[in-house]
Amino acid sequence: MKKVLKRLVVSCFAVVACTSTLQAQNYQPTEKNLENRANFEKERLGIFLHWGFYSMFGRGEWVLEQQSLNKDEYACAAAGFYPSKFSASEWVKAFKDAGAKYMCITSRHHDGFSMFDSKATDFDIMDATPFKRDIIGELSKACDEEGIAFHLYYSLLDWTREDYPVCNTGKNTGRKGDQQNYDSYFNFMKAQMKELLTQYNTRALWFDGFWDQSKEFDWRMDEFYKYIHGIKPECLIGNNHHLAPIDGEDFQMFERDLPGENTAGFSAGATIGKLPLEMCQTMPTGTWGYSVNDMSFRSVEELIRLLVKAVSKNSNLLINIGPRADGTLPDLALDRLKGMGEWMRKYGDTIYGNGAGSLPEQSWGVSTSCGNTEYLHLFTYDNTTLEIPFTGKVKKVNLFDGHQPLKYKLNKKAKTLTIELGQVPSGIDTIIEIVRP
Ligand code: FHN
Repeated sequence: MKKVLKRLVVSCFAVVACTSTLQAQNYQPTEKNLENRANFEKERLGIFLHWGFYSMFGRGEWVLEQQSLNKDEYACAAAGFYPSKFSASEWVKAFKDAGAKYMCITSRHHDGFSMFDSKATDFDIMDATPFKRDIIGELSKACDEEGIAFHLYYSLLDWTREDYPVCNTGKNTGRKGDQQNYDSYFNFMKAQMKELLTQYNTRALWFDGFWDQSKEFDWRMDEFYKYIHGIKPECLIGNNHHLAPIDGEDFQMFERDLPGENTAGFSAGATIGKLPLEMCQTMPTGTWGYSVNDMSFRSVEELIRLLVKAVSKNSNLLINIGPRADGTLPDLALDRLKGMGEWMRKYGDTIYGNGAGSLPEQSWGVSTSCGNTEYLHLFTYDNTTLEIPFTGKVKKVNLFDGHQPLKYKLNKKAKTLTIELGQVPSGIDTIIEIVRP
């Protein structure tokens, strides 16, 4: 009997101890952090940039790994990186004109090269290149000037540092492998976090590479996130680990797929949580970093429809461009940015501050909504009458273009709304506005 009691007390104690640890770990975002999340969620469109000296190879950001290059020989190329045409203000103006409200750039990708002024390493833009201009600093300043929020991508995995514990990738880059030491690497990352949070106006940190380690590996993310929020509590943390959100994170991202989809194979374990959502996709269809032979850029039509679909799933779209080594954006990217901007200037009201409409995806398109207004986005529809499931009252139904009133019939019994479109929809997106009282 005594033994049973003892076991019971021990197990109760274990449950209490475990619960209190969980409670202790339970992250409470600050007011300012929640405000940043709310703004981020309203902005809906961001521009992603994958840029490093790998752009000189013109084979994407994975060239070191995919071509099994020697890390030391590869590093020598940094001495030739001089993006003479780079203008932070020109880039940021182009993003703003495209309708983007924030941007996110790789401060350090998997090759371990820091595009910012880092005292924690010499493998950075200031010490390893003749350019010696703090690219991240210039972009942060330009974003402040243009009123664009600034996010930084940071790779947790590293293909060149000897102290990074090698696991799934980066096995053929010439590392000796005898100095792997996660404590040392973790401290290096912490030192860089301090720099990124104090030197620049960083609203969010976008982590990547978590998936490089086995499930058993302890990244010590809890400690890492606490360290970051300790320095800047309002900084939003997102991690592209392809899983459900981890305690301490402020937004959830989905790679190459809309939330709830998994066509690219990254989102099998990514259950949708309660945090703000963001989908990232490339503008050219292949790599994220600049590629000389990838001219298959998505059309303006495809990009707009993707954005609208993202909003219809309560998600932002972070659309990626790989800048060239000379500091310019590819012509096709500029063309797409211009096209997106033209559309956003006309139809931004159906995107910014909008979320999912009342309908799931339909054969003709999707719906978004903001306050008491619902927007039906018709992508492909070859009829002049549209019937949708609908409950509640209607104040008016308009064609968004020109806010021209449309005839409609509400069937309360059948819970449907029939709209006379007047003509067969054409173009990228015909938008119908339904205003409720
Ligand atoms: O390996 C990276 C890749 O280069 C790119 O940065 C993308 C962006 O989502 N993330 C990784 C792949 O999951």
